[in-house]
Amino acid sequence: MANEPITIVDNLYDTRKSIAPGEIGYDARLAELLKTRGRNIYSITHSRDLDGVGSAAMLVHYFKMPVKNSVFTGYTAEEFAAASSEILGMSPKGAVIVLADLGMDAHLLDSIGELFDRLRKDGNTILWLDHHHWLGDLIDGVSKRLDFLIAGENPSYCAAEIVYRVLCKRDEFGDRLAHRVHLSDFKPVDTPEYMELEKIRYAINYFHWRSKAPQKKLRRLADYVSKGIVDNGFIDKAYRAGKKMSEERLSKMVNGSVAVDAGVRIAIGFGRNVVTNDACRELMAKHDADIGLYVSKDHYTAHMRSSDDVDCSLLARAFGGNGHPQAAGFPIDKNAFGKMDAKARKGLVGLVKEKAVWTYSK
Ligand SMILES: [Mn+2]
Repeated sequence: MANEPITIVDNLYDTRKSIAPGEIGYDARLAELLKTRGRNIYSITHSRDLDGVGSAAMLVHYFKMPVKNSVFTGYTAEEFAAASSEILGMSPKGAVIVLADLGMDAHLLDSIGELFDRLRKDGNTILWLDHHHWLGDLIDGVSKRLDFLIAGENPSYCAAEIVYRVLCKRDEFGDRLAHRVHLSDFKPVDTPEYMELEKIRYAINYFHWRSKAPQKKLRRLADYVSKGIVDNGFIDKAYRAGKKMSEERLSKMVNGSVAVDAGVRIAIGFGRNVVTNDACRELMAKHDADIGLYVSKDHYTAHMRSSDDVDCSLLARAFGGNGHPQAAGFPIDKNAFGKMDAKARKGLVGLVKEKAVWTYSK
């Protein structure tokens, strides 16, 4: 996985190449394209973390993208459908539309294809700059329907860094913002610099806990981040409310958690409105586990963190999900697990064990 090449499909120039992750660099032609469209730029980025917000903030800062043109989404079909109708509702024409910090999930292929077809019919140019693992056939499936794609697991750069490196002229502001988002996006370490971002990370989570579509709040955050602000009254208020909510729910979730042994030891907890990093850390600590797996009952998603020697993205992929070696996740079938009652939870734990045995037993 560490040596996976990055794929760049450039339909503007009809080229396709593979490069090493660290070789991603400035593309003057693409930067010029954005400049010539004036402020006619839109973004669709990941709604769950600072990387998606930071990617939008880069476009606001360097290209004066109106912050109202940013759309944030997650990976569920409902979220993506909402994001699609939101951007179509803005009726972009002759614009550049940048997708960032979104991987390609197989179950979204058709709806993404349809969205792209409609956008391109109106003369929009679509750039997708990502840093997640993409399966080869998904690259083929989507790359014909957009203009420029960067795809593949990138251990060197997060999405906001890729947006920055490819499209923006580097300077002190961007280097600092890129570095901050990098810290927040990769395997968390409790350095002072990382902790400085604790508030904004909580704020992003809190906005999701309060609303299924926290677009307005995320836009406001992206606006602040585009000015280099990661802490102010607005962020602090959301952080405090989120922290309180999270701590109560966290202990409840950990108390009801279980562990399974399947070649690796996996601690599993079900809850809602808990910060993923905290949830997985507590689960791993309580059960002395290699993987902490937190199931968000309100979003029907599973989130994992793992120790350095276990690649939890393999298990995510066994469930049709995606991620990085130490941080990954997958969607949970709402129809199959209903209200996540005791019986459904037991069923899901059994399924995790089954797929983990299959994944990790050599
Ligand atoms: Mn990211």
